[in-house]
Amino acid sequence: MSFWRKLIQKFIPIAGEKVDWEALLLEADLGLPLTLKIVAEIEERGFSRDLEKGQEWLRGYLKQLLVPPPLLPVSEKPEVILMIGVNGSGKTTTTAKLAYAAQKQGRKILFGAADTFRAAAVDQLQVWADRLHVPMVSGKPGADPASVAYKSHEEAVAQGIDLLIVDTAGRQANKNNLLLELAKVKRSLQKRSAAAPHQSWLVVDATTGNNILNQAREFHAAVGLTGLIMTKLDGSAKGGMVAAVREELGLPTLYLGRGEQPQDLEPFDANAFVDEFFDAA
Ligand SMILES: Nc1nc2c(ncn2[C@@H]2O[C@H](COP(=O)(O)OP(=O)(O)O)[C@@H](O)[C@H]2O)c(=O)[nH]1
Ligand SMILES: [Mg+2]
Repeated sequence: MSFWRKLIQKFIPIAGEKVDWEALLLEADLGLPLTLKIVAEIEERGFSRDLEKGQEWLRGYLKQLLVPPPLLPVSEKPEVILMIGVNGSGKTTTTAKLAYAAQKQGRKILFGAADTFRAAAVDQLQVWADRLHVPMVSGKPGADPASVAYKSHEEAVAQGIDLLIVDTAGRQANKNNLLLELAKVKRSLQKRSAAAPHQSWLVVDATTGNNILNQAREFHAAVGLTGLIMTKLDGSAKGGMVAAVREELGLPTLYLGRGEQPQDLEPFDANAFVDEFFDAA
């Protein structure tokens, strides 16, 4: 049963009574600002007591809101993607998934292992690099992530790489340090090419619910993001946060992760996502 259907059963209104849209939408992880906006729209349209009509209007609204802009091809080589997100959100796994998809398009990829905070992080990416036969540039544990990123770009140019994916840490001594570190990584890539990184993608774990909006606000303010990737949608997670983030920050969701294997990544399709949100069996 779709998450939404379960929710409706919980909030099922007695015929003719007002639907508690606010509680319903908050439970669906739409976040407070977007929830209040939708509730106002539903009232204005006279759907306060009509779950069916309100739901159909909301379906159309979300579909329109969530359409991602096209990913334009980058003319310079390498295209650089910077992977950002809290620990455990799925950055490293998604790095591998993106590489797998790009390989299928015949592109040459290089990994920059800029999560130097934990030795195990470099090892984890190395395992993917070996499995996918992707070259990787890394530093010693504790090395400056910005210099690893810089070197990885140098190496990418030397090897004629099409796509450089720079994986970063999600944890630091404190959050402020992490944000400063990420900003520095970005600046070091910009020293190599004014247009790099072409993408700064925030990877979020769908199961962390409402916290995603806070993460997006903070990382976007500190680093400047260009999009979102939501992972772990293979479980029972709701995913409503993609709408909250799009509405407030204008950040599109570009991919969904649905498993731990390289092929478990799909480009975000607003229609399919919203229909699944409401109807999935
Ligand atoms: N079920 C599921 N697990 C995932 C997904 N993406 C990542 N994971 C798992 O989540 C854990 C943390 O992922 P990792 O890539 O190491 O996160 P990072 O700390 O952000 O680099 C690992 O056990 C991954 O296998 C996903 O889409 N679905
Ligand atoms: Mg990692």
